[in-house]
Amino acid sequence: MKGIITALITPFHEDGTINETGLRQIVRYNIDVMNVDGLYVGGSTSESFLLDESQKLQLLQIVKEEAGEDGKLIAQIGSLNIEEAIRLGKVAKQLGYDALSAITPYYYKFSFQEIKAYYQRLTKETDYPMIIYSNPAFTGAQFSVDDYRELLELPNVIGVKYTDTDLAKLAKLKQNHPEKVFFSGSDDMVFPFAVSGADGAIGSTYNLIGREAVKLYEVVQNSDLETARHMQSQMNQVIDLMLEVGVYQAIKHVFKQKGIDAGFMKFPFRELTEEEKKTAEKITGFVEA
Ligand code: HMN
Repeated sequence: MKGIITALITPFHEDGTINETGLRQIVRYNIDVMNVDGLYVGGSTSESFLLDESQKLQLLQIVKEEAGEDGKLIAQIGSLNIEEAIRLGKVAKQLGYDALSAITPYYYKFSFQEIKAYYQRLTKETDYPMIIYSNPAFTGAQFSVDDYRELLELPNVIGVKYTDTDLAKLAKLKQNHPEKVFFSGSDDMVFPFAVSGADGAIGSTYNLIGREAVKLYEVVQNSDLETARHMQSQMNQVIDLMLEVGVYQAIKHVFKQKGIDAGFMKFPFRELTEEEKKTAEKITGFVEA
């Protein structure tokens, strides 16, 4: 489990139901055109924390059906409700996903011991490879190197999706646990992460700039660091435009311009204004180049 993994966006109909036709198109685009190594399904980018359980299941089913054996599939099943997370994990395993991933339980300020107990139960009951999803800026859960060690030592835990910017900590983690996988979750930092020991990157912007990220990763493997640094700064110009209007909204708008039915956002996310659409359209030239 390595390389560039797209955090998949979910197209919705205006009434908030999943747009299956659009979703299938986006899965194929990522596999066939972006040529990414896999898909991360049900994360923040999929707007999954706004979905009910039946929609989360529908998402997992449609994506697996469309992707088949093309690329690695990771199912993000984390939920504040542990029973729901276990049910989703069992379904993903049965569907043939390659690994599970779960966001650290959030909102309540859980202690590390409580978070560890959550993963202990989840990994025991799902009994399938698990990638811890750490996103301290969104969840408030910050882990020390020792905390990570305790989590990485749990049976079935194979790695971390590290949506953080502390490169020194990442480098230490990889050094201490060379057999585990670490994915960068900050798309504007793929280059520094790759040289610091990350095994790959999982991110939303790869829906549109996956090809560039795959290439950048190859260039780093070939030790052409000057080219890689240049590629990262090119990518970051696009990422900045996405951040200006909203990453998920920008991706959906550019997809629509390409004739892909990327649908609507899930309420309460709003749609782009006409002005913001113009900003997003500056991305189109780059991704068609
Ligand atoms: C997911 O959970 O769907 C993502 O993989 C999250 C991913 O790390 C993205 N972060 C967030 O959405 C908070 C990044 O790809 C992010 O969109 C990108 O670095 C631009 O800031």
